[in-house]
Amino acid sequence: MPIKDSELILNPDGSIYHLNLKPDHIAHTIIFVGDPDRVPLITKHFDVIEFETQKREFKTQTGRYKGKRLSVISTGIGCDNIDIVLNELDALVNIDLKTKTIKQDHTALNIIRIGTSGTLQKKIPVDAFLLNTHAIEFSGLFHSYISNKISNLDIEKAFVAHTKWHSEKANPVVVNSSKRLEKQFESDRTFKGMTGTANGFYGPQGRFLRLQLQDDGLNDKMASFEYEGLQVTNLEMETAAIYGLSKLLGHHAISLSAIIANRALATFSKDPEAAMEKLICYTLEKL
Ligand code: R1P
Repeated sequence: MPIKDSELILNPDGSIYHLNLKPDHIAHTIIFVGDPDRVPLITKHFDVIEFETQKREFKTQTGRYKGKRLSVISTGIGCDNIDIVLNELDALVNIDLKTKTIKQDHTALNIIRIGTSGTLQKKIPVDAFLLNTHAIEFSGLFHSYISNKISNLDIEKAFVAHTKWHSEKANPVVVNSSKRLEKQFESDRTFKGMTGTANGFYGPQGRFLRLQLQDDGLNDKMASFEYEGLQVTNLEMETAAIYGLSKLLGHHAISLSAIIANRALATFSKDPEAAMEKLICYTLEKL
């Protein structure tokens, strides 16, 4: 049975609805960034750019870096966008867009996020590189899918108990990076730990401007949480959705962050652009 036109939506030129891409426009190794303006900061290192397009916040450039075919895609901000990007990229490789049927042979993508993030741990300095082995999702995205096989119930239970997580909030879901990509991108330059993937920038990450927070001690409780040596190292807004949806769809994912803020020490990088450029070069060298 073909997938319905209302579920797998194509543009008049046959490209997928939000990303504006056709299957041959993408490489099977894809770098995700949040900001569309960060895409050319990566592809300026390429030997050649062979394709580019943009729709809304989703900008794609595909080319070659030292002969290897790579795509760079901006996802915008947040897990809701990641739901679109991962499902549409998967459709490009694992669904026949002409017949709208699932292909017999599965194609696995390698997804590497290069982002910015704030750390909760005093010991992680600004401008450091952080590699997330785990991510904890707070938005409830995974409750829309059958996701019990990819979650880590013991860590989730311990986290809920430690933080006294409010029962009316979505239950946090802990997901893992790809072990193979973790090995490929780790080094003595990378801190490691679990990111909290928040569903907002201000209240959901404990920032108080004018609105009273439901739990103004939550960041401190997250920072002091520890499960068999695993700590919540940082907060950002995409990684858990990338890890969880990649696992569910059979892809491999890793997330690397340039730490531009230390929330525990209330410090901010003096040169976040330089920190990002260093992380971009580090990531490309490891590819
Ligand atoms: C918030 O300013 C944005 O910055 C971080 C957060 O995850 C969120 O997307 O990541 P990026 O620098 O990759 O966008």
